[in-house]
Amino acid sequence: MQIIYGHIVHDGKDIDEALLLPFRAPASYTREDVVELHVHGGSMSARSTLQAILQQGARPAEPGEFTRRAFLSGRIDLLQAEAVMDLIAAKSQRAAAAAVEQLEGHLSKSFDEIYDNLITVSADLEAQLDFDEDELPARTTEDLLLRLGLARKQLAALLSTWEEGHRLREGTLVVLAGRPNAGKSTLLNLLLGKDRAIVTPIAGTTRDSLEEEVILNGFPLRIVDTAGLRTADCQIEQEGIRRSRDLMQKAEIVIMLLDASRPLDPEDHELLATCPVENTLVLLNKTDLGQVVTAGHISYKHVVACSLLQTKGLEACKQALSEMLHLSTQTESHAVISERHRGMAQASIHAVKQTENILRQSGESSEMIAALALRDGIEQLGQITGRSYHDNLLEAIFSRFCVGK
Ligand SMILES: Nc1nc2c(ncn2[C@@H]2O[C@H](COP(=O)(O)OP(=O)(O)OP(=O)(O)O)[C@@H](O)[C@H]2O)c(=O)[nH]1
Ligand SMILES: [Mg+2]
Repeated sequence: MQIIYGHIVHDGKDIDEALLLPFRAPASYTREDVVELHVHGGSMSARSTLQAILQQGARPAEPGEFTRRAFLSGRIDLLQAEAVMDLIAAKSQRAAAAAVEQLEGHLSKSFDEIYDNLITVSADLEAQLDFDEDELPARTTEDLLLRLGLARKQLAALLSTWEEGHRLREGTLVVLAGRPNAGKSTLLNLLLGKDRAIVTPIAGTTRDSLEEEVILNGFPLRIVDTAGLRTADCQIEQEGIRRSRDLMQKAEIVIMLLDASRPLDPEDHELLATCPVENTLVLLNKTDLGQVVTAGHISYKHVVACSLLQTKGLEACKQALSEMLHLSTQTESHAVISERHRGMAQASIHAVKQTENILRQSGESSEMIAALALRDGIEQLGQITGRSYHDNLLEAIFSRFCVGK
């Protein structure tokens, strides 16, 4: 590898001194000849250099064009190309580690193995079409079913990584809700480890919703503090409450804070009735003032008593959240599938299942129909790694990249 030192000169003007790094094909990101220019930081020098190059006939790269070219030249597959974007967008170290695993081709290897196995099943199945029933070895269909079943199970195992992938890539929306003064903003500040939201003893302090990101076990959580729920006269507060309710609908987890130092009143019960049992974590707060309400008073699965003022129960609250969201605590990283892969893996599983059913029925020309169903499953699988693709698929993937990647 060579680094060349020199000056960028355009129209007789010395624009900057620079370093030039030539990458000779195929030893470059895209496998083409590539040069990298390193100029001084600050926008003026870079902009003038870019203008000079564009005037010489170059054009700016489209979003994701470099990675797209790397894919089209066969240097990386689609899963690895997507991992580049995941790595850039990673919100936590765990998310970055999962992206690196994918970039290194671990996920590709798993999908490729299943793909290759299904291709051989397909070839064997199509070979059967040329034989008469009685010429075939008796075990053939049984053997095909065995191999199809195995591929289906391997796909299902990959599919099960989706939830973790979703939580790593998109983050999880957690909404803090409750009556005014329940301690929502206190909790947000504690989770963040800084004084982000205003906390006062005045009921109705928070009016606008406030979103912040917190990392729990390496998973990003989008925590939203909301306006306390009550019947309000003030128009600003009413709008805040409308937003709180809206956010509670969208939340994957609602943390409902109650003041446990006084008995629950009808308004508390009314509020609790709007929270589904499965995704609500009830915090019985202010136990330092004496705990009147206990888990036995409410019919919720996830209940934690705490005194946020004394930061008591905070760990138990995090633990409960982590369990509710199935956030794995295991430390070694592994690649996880995305929403796009999930749809295709599901379609592929469906096609394999159909193939198995048709083979089991062994009716007239069942091999032919089974072979067609399997071909469909293989096609879906091929789109995950990019062994088969169409332009729309590439467009959808690479248009989400930023320029220069
Ligand atoms: N004694 C006691 N006071 C608490 C506890 N948690 C919060 N507080 C106090 O309760 C008051 C209200 O707390 P906030 O965190 O502002 O409550 P909020 O739910 O955000 O209230 P609104 O924004 O008005 O909806 C503040 O004076 C807090 O210091 C607790 O565990 N024990
Ligand atoms: Mg508040």
